Amino acid sequence: DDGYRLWLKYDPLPVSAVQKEYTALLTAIAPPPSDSPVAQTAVKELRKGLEGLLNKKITLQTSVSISENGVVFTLNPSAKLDAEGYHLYRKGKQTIIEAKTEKGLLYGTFGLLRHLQTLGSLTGLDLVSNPKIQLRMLNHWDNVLGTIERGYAGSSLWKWYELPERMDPRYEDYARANASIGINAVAVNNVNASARFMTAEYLIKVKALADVFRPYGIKVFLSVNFAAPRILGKWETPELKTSDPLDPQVQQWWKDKAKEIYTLIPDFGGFLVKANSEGEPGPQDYKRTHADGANMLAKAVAPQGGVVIWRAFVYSPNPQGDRFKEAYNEFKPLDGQFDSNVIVQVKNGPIDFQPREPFSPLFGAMPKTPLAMEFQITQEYLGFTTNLTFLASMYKECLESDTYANGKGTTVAKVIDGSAHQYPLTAIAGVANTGSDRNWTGHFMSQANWYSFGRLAWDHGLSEETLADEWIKMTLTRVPSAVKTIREMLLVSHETYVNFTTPLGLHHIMGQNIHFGPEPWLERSRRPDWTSIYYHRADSLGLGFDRTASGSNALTLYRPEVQAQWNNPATCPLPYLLWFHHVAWDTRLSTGQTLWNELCTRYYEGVNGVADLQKQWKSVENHIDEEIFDDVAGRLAVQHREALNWRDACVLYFQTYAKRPIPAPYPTPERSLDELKKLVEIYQLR
Ligand code: BDP
Repeated sequence: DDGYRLWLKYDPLPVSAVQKEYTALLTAIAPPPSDSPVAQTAVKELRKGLEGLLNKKITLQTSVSISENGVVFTLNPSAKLDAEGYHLYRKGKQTIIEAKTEKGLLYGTFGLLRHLQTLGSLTGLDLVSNPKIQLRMLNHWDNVLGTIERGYAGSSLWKWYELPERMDPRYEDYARANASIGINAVAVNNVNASARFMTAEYLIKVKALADVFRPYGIKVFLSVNFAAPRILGKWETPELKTSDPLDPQVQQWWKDKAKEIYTLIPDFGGFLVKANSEGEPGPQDYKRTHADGANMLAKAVAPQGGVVIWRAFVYSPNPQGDRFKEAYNEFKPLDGQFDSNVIVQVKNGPIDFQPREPFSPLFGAMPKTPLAMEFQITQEYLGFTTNLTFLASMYKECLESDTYANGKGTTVAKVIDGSAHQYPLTAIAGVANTGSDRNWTGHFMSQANWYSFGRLAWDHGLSEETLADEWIKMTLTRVPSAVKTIREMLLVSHETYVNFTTPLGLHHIMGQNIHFGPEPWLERSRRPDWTSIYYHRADSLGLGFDRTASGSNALTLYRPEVQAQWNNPATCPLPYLLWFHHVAWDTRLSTGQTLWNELCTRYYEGVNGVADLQKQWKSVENHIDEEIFDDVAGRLAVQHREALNWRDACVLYFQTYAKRPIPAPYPTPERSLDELKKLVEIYQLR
């Protein structure tokens, strides 16, 4: 098995009571109540799934009577469901997929197939499911020439040179996979966007993709380069020399561009924008605000129902104070100033997709502006494609954090699903981990992160245990003991990764160029806040970034209840300790150990954790496809080597400040700090 089929394998179920039940009860499919492309997709997928799982032909009948064991699609506009929700139930001998819309039927189809793939019984089936968030997006950071920013699974899925004449069959397989987990929107290009995507040359390529995605209920978005009018204006007459959002000619340029796009793609989703961030152009180039820029674009797409997703990932080109506070300071004052079709997209944490971050304080601070969540699925800071890191745990930790914005219980999830502040628009985005590798995600186990992101985008109430179980059963094995072992591996993997890289709230101590491996000694970079010492602040006294009143005071960006949890180093949860406090090396932590000893313990136990993952994986060998087994086993071995590098580099480096011995029973690293520096710096060469 080369992993290409993801969680949509549909291999024949082994003979069992439940399989016999399915075979008896699912004999035919009634025609869909509509001939829309999405409804046709639902039928096609259901048939394909059932024929595979049950290993028999399923007839598509012109009708299925109440006395027949068939699947019936029912469109019911007055059902108590959300627009894309579904209800699966049994009526007489029939199995009903009921929804208000064709999209609901498609999601219901995949819901039923998932139920069968995970061996749920049909007897008494009564399953209602509604998406909690409207726009469930993947953001692809794909470039015009086919590379992917921070992509580790090959090159772009989009073969721009071949489009639109040659259509890779993979585009449809990609759309199926997304639809099966509820993803309904994709931004196809990098947020560091080339203006070329706005040209007629590229728009027809994007249209070709949109045509393939549409029958799967997926809308296309484009990332835009804010300076596109100026960049492309060079070839226009009269030449356009500005991208100032308050310039009428610029406004007209975007309106015309939007019309051109909607003529090609009538259901185009809208624009995704990274502006005035990390060197990208934006409204501040013209002394305008983020709201000025976003609203100008919003007006261009409003007539066709488009939205603008404006990213809050900004920090000033002239670093001032604590980077932690910058997005908040830029955006909080703009709350309420955005047009009604603007969504502000906020990364889960205040800095930048670190292995663990506290939730961004913006989630507790923007009641009048719809906020979207941005998670990273691609493992830029989480081990690329050589580390098993199941991210559902990390996503859940953030979504379940309490902002206290409307008092206790105002979780981040309730902010982004709109229930806290009644946002009219809701969205969640994941930076995709897909690429041209045959198994889509490089590390086979990283498929679970794509899967979990989509499922959580649909229903953030799902537990990480459920997500792990579903994915394992659909993808790897249904043997209960093996499912249990692999579930345990997935659930512990994120903490293991944090332990051997950035335990106790350390952050941003990775290699500077490719963000791979440790570089805690990094002292100089183009900006102070791109170094490691800026964040860990190690000195002879202790370790960690003081963000309390005696330090940067960033903690005050949170509600008082959150501050109360985090502002006392004696009670601050250990996972966040060094995010907020500079702690003395000999301070005794709640574990009973000193900071130094606890730090070392975590680094060593992190590496031991990888060895445990290797053993656990070995123990399920008999239940796993050979090709997949070998691939994962190989990557776990690489992960072990990399974990040792992280551990040794970090403990030896921090030891130069702590000046304390590595605690028993842990052995002193065999390599010197200089050897590790050399090794790790060679990793960083381009
Ligand atoms: C950083 C990535 C960079 C992205 C940036 C972003 O290193 O490649 O462009 O995030 O999200 O983490 O815009």
